[in-house]
Amino acid sequence: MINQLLGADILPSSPIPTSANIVEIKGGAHKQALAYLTDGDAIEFDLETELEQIKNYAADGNKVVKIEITHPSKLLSEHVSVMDTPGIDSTDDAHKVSTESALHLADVIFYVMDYNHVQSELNFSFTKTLKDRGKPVYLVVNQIDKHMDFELDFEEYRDSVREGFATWGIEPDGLFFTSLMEADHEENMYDQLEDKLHQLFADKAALLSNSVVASALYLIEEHAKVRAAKNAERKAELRAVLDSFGEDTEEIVGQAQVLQEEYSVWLAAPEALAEDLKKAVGSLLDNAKITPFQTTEKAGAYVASRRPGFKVGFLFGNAKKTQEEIDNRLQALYSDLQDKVQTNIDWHIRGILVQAVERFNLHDEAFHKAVADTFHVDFQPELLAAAVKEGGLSSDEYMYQYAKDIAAEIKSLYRREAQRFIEMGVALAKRRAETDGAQHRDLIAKAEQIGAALTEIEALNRAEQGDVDSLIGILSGKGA
Ligand SMILES: Nc1nc2c(ncn2[C@@H]2O[C@H](COP(=O)(O)OP(=O)(O)OP(=O)(O)O)[C@@H](O)[C@H]2O)c(=O)[nH]1
Ligand SMILES: [Mg+2]
Repeated sequence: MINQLLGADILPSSPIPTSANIVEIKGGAHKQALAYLTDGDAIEFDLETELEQIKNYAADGNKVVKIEITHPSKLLSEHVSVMDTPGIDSTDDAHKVSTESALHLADVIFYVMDYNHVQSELNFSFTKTLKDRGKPVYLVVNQIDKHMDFELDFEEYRDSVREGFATWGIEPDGLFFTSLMEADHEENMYDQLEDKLHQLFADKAALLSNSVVASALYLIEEHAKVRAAKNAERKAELRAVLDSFGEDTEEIVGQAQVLQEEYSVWLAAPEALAEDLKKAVGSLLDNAKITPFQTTEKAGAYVASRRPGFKVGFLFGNAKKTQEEIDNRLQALYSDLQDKVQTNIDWHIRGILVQAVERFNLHDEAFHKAVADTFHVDFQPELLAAAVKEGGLSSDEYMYQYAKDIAAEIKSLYRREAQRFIEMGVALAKRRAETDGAQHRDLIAKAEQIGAALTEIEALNRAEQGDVDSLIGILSGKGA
């Protein structure tokens, strides 16, 4: 058909599939033929004498990528060319690539079909993809001389072809029924086809910008598809992760946010509890008055009894009675102190320990019981006796220092005992975060997985869209 349109027998024609690569034919006075080879070379042919070789090359898709022919023609000018492509029914992938690249370059597409094979699935699906490129597509049904009128009225045939394409949602820009063998066939639209070409070539300026943009957009779309296909596997994996949580992923994320707050309180509890308790116990002990005036007096009496030369009994004293007196004074101080310590420290510390644990929502019977039954500071009269510093005894003021010393010693015993319970409370808080937090941790971990999957899908989508946006930006002159 191209040969006939050109009015020159340039392209090979044969009942068996022939065209194996792109042949581009330009108009021009100077005859010239160039074959671009797959190895990168180009060979020039003499169109007058080597036409047969050119035809052979055109039929050889393995060696040749493209053939460029310049030939004088009534149809083409220097600025118009036609490209012949291999048939799309070719099973050769190299042919498909050639056809594909020609379609990118073409401004108008004429798709020529064989009368006998018009309504084939391949024709429908391929013409549909042609239309998707946003370029004018004309359909040509050739070889209508094969039509047998006694089988079917031609008009009916024509309508059935139109309907066939319409059913596929394909609206061609034109549909021509032609015959090359029977030029005077009464249904032959060859002349209209030729007219159409002349008209298109004359108005080619109108086609160009549309076709460039359409081709570029098409390529961007194709690129986006490839890009998306590359990401599709990863996205499917991520969606599978999301699906594995059921349909309520949003709910999981929402719940996890709430639980996270509760859980972080629990996590911080051990340290906060220890600090709280240390402060409360410290302040209680610093402020507790366990040696008020009467107690200090008893301390004074005791340290006085410890002075060398202290004697009880007539004249030289009685050693036994003296010792008894010392013991009595010590005992008096001891029981007074025990009383003071009990009411001013012991009772309060137990309260502080139990209250703090409650305040941190860590209620625990065992802890309560431990405080009630085992919180115990055991100080004996010996502690008081041992605290006396011989060097101070001579001074009347010493009793005050002594009272301070024993108070400090007793308080440090309490500090140590309280510390044991603070550690118990901390262990309790840690245990609680560990056990009660199990569900929290589970849900939070799930939410984190969901979040990570969503973020990654989002990032993949953004990258895909970003690609398309920057390419469209280039196309519209806004740069990347
Ligand atoms: N009956 C009939 N045969 C035709 C007509 N036009 C072309 N043919 C024949 O159809 C066969 C295929 O023609 P080609 O020109 O090779 O067709 P093509 O589309 O270039 O084929 P490929 O290059 O193989 O893709 C040849 O044998 C032609 O002689 C026609 O109008 N009627
Ligand atoms: Mg051909």
